Amino acid sequence: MFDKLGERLKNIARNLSGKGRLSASQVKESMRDIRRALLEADVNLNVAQDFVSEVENEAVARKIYDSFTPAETIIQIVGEKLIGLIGKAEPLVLDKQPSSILLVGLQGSGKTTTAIKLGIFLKSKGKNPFLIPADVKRPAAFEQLRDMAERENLPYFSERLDNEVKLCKQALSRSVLKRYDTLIFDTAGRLHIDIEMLKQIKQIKETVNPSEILLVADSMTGQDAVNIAQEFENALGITGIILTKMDGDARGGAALSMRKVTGKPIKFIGIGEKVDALEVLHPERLASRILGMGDLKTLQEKAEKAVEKEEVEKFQKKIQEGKLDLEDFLGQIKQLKRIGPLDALLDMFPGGKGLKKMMDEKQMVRTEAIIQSMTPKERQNPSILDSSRRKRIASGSGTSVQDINRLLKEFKMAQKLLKQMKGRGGPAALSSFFR
Ligand SMILES: Nc1nc2c(ncn2[C@@H]2O[C@H](COP(=O)(O)OP(=O)(O)OP(=O)(O)O)[C@@H](O)[C@H]2O)c(=O)[nH]1
Ligand SMILES: [Mg+2]
Repeated sequence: MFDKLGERLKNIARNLSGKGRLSASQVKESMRDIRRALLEADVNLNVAQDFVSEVENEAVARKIYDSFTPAETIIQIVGEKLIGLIGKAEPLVLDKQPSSILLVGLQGSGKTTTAIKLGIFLKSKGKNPFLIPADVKRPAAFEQLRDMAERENLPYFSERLDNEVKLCKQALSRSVLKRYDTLIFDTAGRLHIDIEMLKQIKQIKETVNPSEILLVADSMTGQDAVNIAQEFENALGITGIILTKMDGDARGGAALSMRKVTGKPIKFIGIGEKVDALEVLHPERLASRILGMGDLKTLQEKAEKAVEKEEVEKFQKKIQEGKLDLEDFLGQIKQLKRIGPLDALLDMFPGGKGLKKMMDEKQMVRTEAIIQSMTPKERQNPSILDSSRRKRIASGSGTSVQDINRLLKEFKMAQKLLKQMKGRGGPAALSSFFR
C-alpha cells in the first residue's frame, strides 16, 4: 500500500532539491503535484485540498522562499501534515464492567477476522475477552467465528438463537457469570448500507450499551470508503475505526481520509489474513512508510520530550565536543528505552536496527556488566582498550572478548549516528534520502 503515493512524493522532492531558493511559481507547481499525487491515491477531494493548503501555509510561515533547503522543508512539512492527517493513536476505551465492543461494517470488510484478532490482542494485554457472533442471519457466520475462536482458544458464545437482541442479552448475562471483562460483538454485514442492517445494529447498541463502536473498514474500498464511514457515523455514532487489508496494494487514500472526514480515530490497522496481523496505529510509522524514509525529526522530538532537558543539553554538548564516552552511552541507551514503543521509533531512522539489538534486555545487562568492569579511564577513552585490557574486562564481567569487541563496534556506530542526528539536524539529514 502507498507505494505509488510515496513514489510520487519522492519525485516531487527530487525535482525540487538542488534548486536553491524557490520562486512562487515553483512552490505553486509543487503544491499542485502534491495535490494530484494525493488524488491519484484516492484521497478524498476535500481532504486533499485542505492538506495542500495547510502545507502551503506552513511553507510560507517557515519562510521557504528564503530557505537554502526548500525541498527538505517541504517534505518535512508534508511528513508532519501526514502524521496529523492520520491522527493520534488512541487506545481502546474499556470503561465498564464488562465493556462491550461492537464491530460494524460492510460485508467482507473483515469484522469476524478482526474480532478474533482483537480477542488475541486483548488477551495478550491481560484481559479476559468473550466473542459473540451477533450475526444470526447468514448461515455460515456462526461457524466461521466458532472455528476461528476454537483454533485460538478464545471463549465464544455458542448458543444458537434466531434473534440478535435476545442473543446479545443472553451473552451479556453469561459474561457476568463467567467474569469476562471485554465483550466483542461481531455483527452482520451487508453489501451496501441498508436500513434493516442499521436498525439491527442500533437495537444491539441499545441492548449492550457499548464502550466502543468500531467501524471495520476495508482500506481497498477507495473513494467510497469515506462515504460509507460517514453513513455509519451518522446512523450509529461510531467511536473509532479499524482499517483492514492495509497489506494490500490499494492506493491508500481511504486510510488517509478516514480520520479527517469522520473525526473519529483510527485505532488499529489490519495488515494480513493471519490472526496476529493487527497493529495499534502508529501515525509516525505510517507516515514514514509513505514517504519511505526514517524520520529523524520525529525521533528527535520524541526523544527530547522524554529525556530530562538538562541531561539532553549535557549530552548534546558532549556529542558536539566529540567527548561521548561509554558511561554516557550506557545512560543514553537506558533513556532511549524509556521513550516509548521503541520498535516503531527505531524503525524510523537508518541504523536503528543495531541499536535495537543493543536494547534487548539481556544485551543491556551484558553491556552494563562490561562497562562496569572498565576503569573510569577506559570508559572515557575506549581507544586504550588493547587486547590484554579486553581480556581482563571479559573475565571481570563474565563475558567474552568477542562481546567486548561487538560492544565497542556498536558504540562507534552509535556515536556516528548520534553525531549525524545532532550535527545535521532534521531537514538536512532527510535530504540525504533523496540523493
Ligand atoms: N489481506 C488481508 N485480508 C484480510 C484482512 N482482514 C480480513 N481479511 C480477509 O477478508 C475476508 C473477509 O473477512 P471477514 O472477517 O470474513 O469479513 P466480515 O466483515 O466478517 O464479513 P461478513 O461477515 O460476510 O460481513 C477474509 O478472507 C479475510 O481473511 C487483512 O487485514 N488483510
Ligand atoms: Mg463476518
